[in-house]
Order: sequence, then structure tokens, then C-alpha cells
Amino acid sequence: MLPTAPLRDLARSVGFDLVGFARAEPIPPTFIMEWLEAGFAADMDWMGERVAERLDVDRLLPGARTVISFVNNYWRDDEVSVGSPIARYARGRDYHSTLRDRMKAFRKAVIRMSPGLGTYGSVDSGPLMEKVWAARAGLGYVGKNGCFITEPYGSWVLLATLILDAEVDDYGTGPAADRCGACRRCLMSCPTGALVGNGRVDARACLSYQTIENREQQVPEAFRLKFDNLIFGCDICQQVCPLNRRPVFAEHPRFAPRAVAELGTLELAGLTPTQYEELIPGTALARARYDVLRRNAVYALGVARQADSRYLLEKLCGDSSELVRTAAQWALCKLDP
Ligand code: B12
Ligand code: SF4
Ligand code: SF4
Repeated sequence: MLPTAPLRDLARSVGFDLVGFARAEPIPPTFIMEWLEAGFAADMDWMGERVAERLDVDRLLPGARTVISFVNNYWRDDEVSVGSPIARYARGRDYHSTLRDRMKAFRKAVIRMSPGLGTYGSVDSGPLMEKVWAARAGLGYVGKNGCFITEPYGSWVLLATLILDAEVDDYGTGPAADRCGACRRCLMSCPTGALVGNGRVDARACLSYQTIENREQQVPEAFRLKFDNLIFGCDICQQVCPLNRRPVFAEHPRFAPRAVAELGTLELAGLTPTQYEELIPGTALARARYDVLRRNAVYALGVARQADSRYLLEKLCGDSSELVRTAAQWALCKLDP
């Protein structure tokens, strides 16, 4: 049995803001099955492909006993990125590598303490329900906005998860008390009605999905009309949340905005392949390809009816990417209704 006190110190020393421990018990299937059956996963087929693993971490690490949940606050208000159309979590260095590096350092040190220990770690991409583990570990709860909300940092947090095949001496007591109460601000503010109750998000309507995961086709017009200075991810349901009113500045330079977060939509729509290669690798924006990022920025220019974008939009009507060409034609029509 591992003692949690030194593990907590270790988590802090590698850079995590919060850490908690949950027993590796199976997750009831209702949440994810109902979500998948309702079609809320849109075309993220990978969400339905490894459901058995998502529900039972023993399938990821045979003999799993404990799930450690790590939290990093990432909120910053640097002057340079105040008007950025990129969601906050994606403005700095790619969080996957930041949290992964921290978890690797943690894992290495724990294995030194307990040789032979089996582990399985993931940040975002593994078949794990990370918010459920963070809730079970007692670090907060899932709000009506579908986000994991902590007491000290609100929902401006990212999660990493590590499974161990050993027990620890102190487990979290489950989700923190729900602090949403009668508030419905996120539900009222979501521009596309993607919040469908009880913390469920219909990804088909969520602008985060449409800007990042919908990479093959045009975004349905009803949604692209909501690309209001928003081209990668969406923070609206977090910005309006009263539990996010007292954010804490994330000091670590890895969370500092990169050069791309200083650009506006016009500059992003006009990115050259060379600029893309200079600015995007190493950030979470790399998930959207060159053409997808420009498609999104072009929509935002159309929505803003920005007169100074006419020259660029006309040029993009002849772009080699069909995705960008069609978006530019649409945006030009918005300029000349
Ligand atoms: C698919 C996905 C998306 C989809 C769907 C969003 C969603 N809420 O499901 C899309 C593309 C829309 C998306 C958007 C975003 N995402 Co996302 N996403 C994921 C991913 C890969 C899986 C989530 C999932 O399993 N969804 C399926 C539903 C059914 O499960 P669920 O989200 O856990 O919700 C249910 C359970 O939590 C259950 N529940 C609630 N409390 C409890 C307690 C217990 C004990 C139990 C058993 C169950 C339970 O009720 C919920 C509703 O059914 C996770 C990473 C991961 N591997 O977990 C990141 C993750 C959730 N995303 C993250 C982020 C940062 C975002 C964005 C904020 C990015 C942005 N700025 O645009 C937005 C937020 C949108 C929103 N309002 O939720 C962070 C979470 C940050 C946070 N504070 O919550 C994660 C954890 C990635 C990470 N490692 O940090 N995302
Ligand atoms: S991220 Fe944006 S679109 Fe998605 S649920 Fe929140 S407010 Fe709605
Ligand atoms: S806006 Fe209100 S209802 Fe939505 S998550 Fe925040 S406190 Fe809960």
C-alpha cells in the first residue's frame, strides 16, 4: 500500500496544482451509453470504439487498484492575447505535452519508491473518462456546462490521469457538492443550445466540436454564424459561469500565450504555409489542419462583416483548398448582403 502524503508532495513538485485518488471501480455505463445512443458524439467514432475500456480501467491495466487524477490550472489574462479568437486552453504550449511531461516525472519517481509498480497514464486521448475520475477523486464536480469545476480554479483546468496496480492509504470521497444550484447561465448563454441538461453536451451543436473536430466539411450555416471572434474551441459557457469569477493566474511559462495567440482573425485567415509551420506545431492548434484553421477564420470574418477583409476573401476564393474557397465565397456574400 502506497502512502498518499509523499505522492501529494511529489505531484506538487512536478507541477500539478491538485491531485486526488480514486478506487479503480467500474463506471456505471448509463452516462456514456445514453450519450452515444443520442448521437451526441457526432462523428467522433473513437468515443464509441473502446467503451469497455472507458468503463473499466482494469482493461487498460490488469490488476488496477487506484486512479490518480491530476489537475492543472491554465487561466491567464496576458494583455497580448486578450482579443484572441482561440480558446484559452490552446493559447500556450500544447497542454498534452505539458501534462504528459509532468505525469512522466511523477511516474518515474513513484516507480523508484515502489519498484515493479504497474501504471497506465493518459492525457485526454486515452480511452478514459477523465472527469469521472477527477470527481471520484474528490477534486470537484461536473457542472451544468459539462465542465469539471474545482473550488480553487473554477473550470479553467486540464486533467491528466494515471492508473496504478497498487492501493493507496487514502481515497477521495467522491464528487464535491454541486455548486450550480438554480443557476442556468451557461445554458442560457450557449449560442447553439449544445448544453442539453445534467452536464451533457451535444457535440454536434458545440462550437468546440465544430471548430476543432469537424475537419472534413463545411460547418452547417446555423453554427458558422456563431463564429463570433471564435475560431478554435469555445469558452462561452465557462466565461459566463459565476464559479469562474475569481480565476487564478497560471504562472508557469508553458501556459503563457504563444505568438499565434497575438493574431486576430484576419491574420489567421491569411496564414501562409510557412507561417503555419512557424506558429502552430507545439500548440494544441495543430489538431486543426492548416485548411481547417483558415476555414474557421474565414467564417469569423464573414460573421464580423469586416470590410478590410474583402481583399483577402477575394484572394481566398481562388485558394487551392476547397474548404477555404467555399468558406471565402460564403463570407464575401456576408459582406455584401
Ligand atoms: C469528447 C470530449 C469533448 C467533446 C464533448 C464534450 C463533453 N463534455 O463530453 C467536445 C469536442 C465538444 C469537447 C469540448 C471541450 N473540451 Co473536451 N474532452 C472530451 C473527452 C475526450 C471525452 C469526454 C467524454 O467522455 N464525454 C462523454 C460524456 C458522456 O462523459 P463526461 O464528459 O465525463 O460527462 C458525464 C460524466 O462526467 C457524468 N458524471 C458527472 N459527474 C459524475 C460523477 C461520477 C462519480 C460518475 C460515475 C459520473 C459522473 O455526467 C456527465 C454527463 O453525462 C475528454 C478527455 C477524456 N478522455 O475524458 C476531453 C475534456 C473533457 N475536454 C476538455 C476541455 C478543456 C474542453 C473544452 C473546454 C475546450 C474548449 N475550450 O473548446 C470544451 C468544453 C465543452 C463543454 N462545455 O464541455 C478537458 C476538461 C476540462 C474541464 N474543466 O472540464 C478534458 C478532460 C481534456 C483534458 N484532459 O483536460 N470535449
Ligand atoms: S463550448 Fe460553446 S458551444 Fe459548446 S456548450 Fe459551451 S458555450 Fe456551447
Ligand atoms: S454557469 Fe451556473 S449552471 Fe452553469 S456551470 Fe456555472 S454555476 Fe453551474
